[in-house]
Amino acid sequence: MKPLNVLIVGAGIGGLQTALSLAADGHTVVILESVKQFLEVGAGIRVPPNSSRLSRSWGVDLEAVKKETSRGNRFVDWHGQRLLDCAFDDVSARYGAPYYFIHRADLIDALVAAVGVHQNITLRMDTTVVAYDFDAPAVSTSTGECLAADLVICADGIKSAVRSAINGSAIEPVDTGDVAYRILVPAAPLLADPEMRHLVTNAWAVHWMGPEGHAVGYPLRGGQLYNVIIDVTHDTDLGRPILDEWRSEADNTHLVARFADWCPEVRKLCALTGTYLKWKLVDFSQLQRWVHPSGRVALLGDACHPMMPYLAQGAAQATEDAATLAATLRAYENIPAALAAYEAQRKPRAAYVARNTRVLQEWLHLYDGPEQKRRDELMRRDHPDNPIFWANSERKDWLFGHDAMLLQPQTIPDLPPVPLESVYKGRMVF
Ligand SMILES: Cc1cc2nc3c(=O)[nH]c(=O)nc-3n(C[C@H](O)[C@H](O)[C@H](O)COP(=O)(O)OP(=O)(O)OC[C@H]3O[C@@H](n4cnc5c(N)ncnc54)[C@H](O)[C@@H]3O)c2cc1C
Ligand SMILES: *[C@@H]1O[C@H](CO)[C@@H](O)[C@H](O)[C@H]1NC(C)=O
Ligand SMILES: *[C@@H]1O[C@H](CO)[C@@H](O)[C@H](O)[C@H]1NC(C)=O
Ligand SMILES: CC(=O)N[C@H]1CO[C@H](CO)[C@@H](O)[C@@H]1O
Repeated sequence: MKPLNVLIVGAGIGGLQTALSLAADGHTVVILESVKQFLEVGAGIRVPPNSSRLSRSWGVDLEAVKKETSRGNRFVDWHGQRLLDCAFDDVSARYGAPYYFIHRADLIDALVAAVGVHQNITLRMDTTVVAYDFDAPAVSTSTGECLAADLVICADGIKSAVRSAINGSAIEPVDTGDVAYRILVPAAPLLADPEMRHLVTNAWAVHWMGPEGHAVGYPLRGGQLYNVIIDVTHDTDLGRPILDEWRSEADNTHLVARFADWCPEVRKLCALTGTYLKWKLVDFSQLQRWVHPSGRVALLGDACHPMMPYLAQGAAQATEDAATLAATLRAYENIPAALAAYEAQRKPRAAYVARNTRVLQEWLHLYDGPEQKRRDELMRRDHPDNPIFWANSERKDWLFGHDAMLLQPQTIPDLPPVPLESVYKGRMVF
């Protein structure tokens, strides 16, 4: 297609990557972002192999960013018993790039730097979109300005204001039953403790699994920080309940109490916790459509496929959206046809990844008992029945070996089995 003028609403990881992918193809992009400046939201992000390759091809310099290369996903039970290592030794050779642990603020900085040097991308901060004309297409901002384009991409996140209008009926995000604590602890006290040191020096993403909760930890910023995500059910969360979507807090006493009977590693990480962010995890079932019937306005990223963080895929799926969108605009002669192909290509894949985060949620939060024993047994084999997503090499290839630029029919694997008993009574949605 000829070069287009594109408006992108939202400069999160999804919006920024989309600007880069489209500008790399010669389109001219304006990004509208409501916040005045990017907040230094302290947390890690896991960047899988194809994501880092795509970003690099769009001019994002990840070389300069302080990061770790993941050795893989390690699974340990709450008593401290190691159950499984899904090693990523083969990732670089097999999928063409390493799997990184990056500080979210560092990733945003790298994306903004790449956007800043591109002559055909304009990033406008402090600019809130308040209304859409889907047919023009055009948007109006809170200051009364009206901006028109050939194409509008809405990458406005989990709270997307435009999604309901695009889907055709109102969408309320659904509570998943869990809250997430996003914690950064300094690495120095871990390095000084012989029992904890390996967590920083061996860059595994360690998953500790136990009753109604799990914790994930990995090192960040060249071993200066250790990132911890703790996910627990509302029912067993001893902290203050969360009303809106997130909150910052400094008191760790309830975390220490919640994990008092877990293995020493988890107890020590809770004790080292200073200020943290607490998130309510919400999602919703698959949207009817991602593209407005006008064929000129489309959703992208968390706005259309929010998911639990349990597969570390939210941002990666937004990156794939950006790549596929660029590819369809290249392959088709008109915008509605390109957007229809984008939706057809992306919706089933993102929905499958999202459903898998719910499956993993069930397996990660079991009480000790027959289903936990069955899980530990199933975890040993490279087989589709393995509850751990990456432990089955077919699924791992499907996830990491995907070329989002290639427009061809894809097969969607079967879902792994789910436990016969759920800690989310009556809430199993697959
Ligand atoms: C605890 C946790 C851990 C996670 N870990 C990982 C991980 O390891 N790996 C991974 O891949 N993903 C992870 N994710 C998911 C990932 O953070 C998200 O999927 C990703 O950041 C979504 O990007 P986005 O650009 O779609 O949305 P957002 O980042 O939400 O960006 C939306 C942007 O739009 C702007 N905006 C909204 N409305 C308007 C408007 N009207 N006008 C102008 N601007 C507007 C907002 O200010 C915001 O900047 C995690 C998520 C959580 C909660
Ligand atoms: C920017 O856009 C103009 C007009 O479409 C185009 O001629 C030029 O090659 C683009 N620049 C880059 C770096 O893509
Ligand atoms: C999207 O809209 C359709 C009807 O237009 C509705 O059935 C569906 O539930 C909506 N999706 C969500 C996630 O609410
Ligand atoms: C864009 C990109 O880098 N895609 C690659 C993803 O991984 C597969 C498997 O290694 C490659 O074939 C793609 O080229």
